[in-house]
This record gives sequence, structure tokens and C-alpha cells, in this order.
Amino acid sequence: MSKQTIALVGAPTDIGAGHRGASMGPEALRVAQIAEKLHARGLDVADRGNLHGPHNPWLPPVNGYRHLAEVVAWNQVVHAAIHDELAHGRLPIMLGGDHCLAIGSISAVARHCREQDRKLRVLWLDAHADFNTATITPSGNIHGMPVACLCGNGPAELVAIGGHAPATTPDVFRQIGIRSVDEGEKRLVREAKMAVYDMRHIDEVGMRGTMEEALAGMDGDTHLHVSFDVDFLDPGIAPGVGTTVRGGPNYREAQLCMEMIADCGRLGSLDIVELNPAFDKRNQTAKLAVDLVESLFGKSTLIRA
Ligand code: HAR
Ligand code: MN
Ligand code: MN
Ligand code: MN
Repeated sequence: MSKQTIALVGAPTDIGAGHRGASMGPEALRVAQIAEKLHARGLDVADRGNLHGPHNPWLPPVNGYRHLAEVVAWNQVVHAAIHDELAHGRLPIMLGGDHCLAIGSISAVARHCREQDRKLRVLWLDAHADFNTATITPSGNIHGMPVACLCGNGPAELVAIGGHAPATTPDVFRQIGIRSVDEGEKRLVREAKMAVYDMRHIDEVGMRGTMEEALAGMDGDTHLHVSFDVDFLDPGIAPGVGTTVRGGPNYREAQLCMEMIADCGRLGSLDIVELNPAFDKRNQTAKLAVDLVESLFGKSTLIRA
């Protein structure tokens, strides 16, 4: 069996965020040696460099959306790049960029799964549910809306990216680490019957029990996508994000989460998003994200085998 090739795809933009700086995420992850560390794990790693899209005009929302046209343009580019990597049998890692880009990456993964007749599971590691819509958003920032858009609740240009509308359905998602959901958003999450393993759940059953539930029911035909919003982590260990929310997973809980995903052996694609070097200290959050991604690719597994 040929070894898995990982493709790093940089998407340097903060077009969907409420703070500037996530556009520096791809370079911070490279400075933290993401390629070198994965290569040292025995993986074949190709860094594709950065995608290009419109600059951030930093304008107020229009009809409930900030920068909708630019968000659409970025997501079209991301969709094409991620789909191309999957079609060539590679495991894409999108280096964000803010979380609006998951509309492009996950729609590409969903399209690939339809083409290959595979099932999809998405683990959404985040402090936020990202299930807002134009009418209920408190901010207009589209990084608070990607899950809704992927499930068909959003503007047609985003809902239909990749040609299939909606890209996917709420039942594929398992949201983990959630602790900040807006009032209107809560109702939509409940109505969609979204599987939310919030921090209360992690407190009560532990990270181990949470991950057992979130990973249950997959088989050899399931493609697992992990969308890792770095604000999932407790801000005490990960200050380098635009929207910190206290009370997130600590270092060991986050490692266990990644290790259990590695052990399941189904990982097919990954987003690393919302890293904001403008808020970081000596690139520590990028280094932590890379450390966790090493565990996601099995760094800790061998010593137990
Ligand atoms: N819920 C808030 C909003 O819609 C903030 C959510 C976005 N923050 C993120 N994404 N970092 O997870 O504006
Ligand atoms: Mn091609
Ligand atoms: Mn998010
Ligand atoms: Mn978030």
C-alpha cells in the first residue's frame, strides 16, 4: 500500500471573521513546522502554498451578511482545491483562514463522498455552533454560519457551492466543545436535532465517553472530516484566536480527543481554522495546534501498541 499523501492548502483570509488576523494563520502553522512534523511521522506531505481570493474590504453587514460576495469567491476557490486533492487520493489539510471557509472544504468533501458512494461524518471541534443565519446573527460575520449554510440554511450562492444544494445534512455532524451559542441559534440547533456534545457533556461524561459517542456508528465506508476551530481549546492554552470563550478543553482533554480520532483510523480530511497570530504570544497557539495535529495523525499511538 502506498503511503498516504497529505496536501497542505493555505487559505489566508479573515473575510468571514469579526477580527482581522486569521489571514496570517497558514503562515503561522508553517512557522510552527506543520509540514516537517507530519513528515517526521512518516507521512508524505506536499505543501501546495496559498490559494488566492479577494482582499478584505472590512465593511459593515448588508442584509445580515458581511462580505458575502468575497466569502463566496473564497469558498469557490477552496472547494475546487480541496475537491481536486480528494479526487487524486490525497488527504487535504486546509490551513485557514476563518471558519467560513469550511463551507468550501466540507462541500468538497461531501461531493467527493457522493461521487465515491461513501458516508460522511464531520467532527466540528469548536466553542461555537456556527449555525447562525442572516436573520438571527448578532454580527453578520459568516464564520458564525458555515454549518447552517452546509445544511441548506443560508444564501443560495453559499448553499449551492459545488453544485449540490444542500451540501449535506445535520445528521452527519457531531459538534464537540460547544459553549457559546446565540439565543436564536439555540432554537435552530435544537430544531435541526444537531448532535451537540457541549462542555457540560464533556464535564459529565468526560472526553473519553464523549468521543466514544461522537465516533460511534462509522464503518469502512465512512469518510471522517475534522473541522478544528482552534477556539475549541481553552483560551488559557490557546490565546491566539479571535473569539476566545473560557471553559474549553484543557491540554490533556484535547490530546485525548485527537488520539481517539487517530485510533479510529478513518480521518480523510481536516480544517485548521480561526488561528489568529495577531492575538497570539510567540506563536504558542500555532505550536499547540501542530502538536495536536501530530496526535491526530497518531503520534501517541505507537507507545501503546
Ligand atoms: N456566534 C457569534 C456570531 O455569529 C460568533 C461565532 C463565530 N465565532 C467563531 N466561529 N469563531 O466559531 O457572530
Ligand atoms: Mn486534477
Ligand atoms: Mn467555528
Ligand atoms: Mn469558534
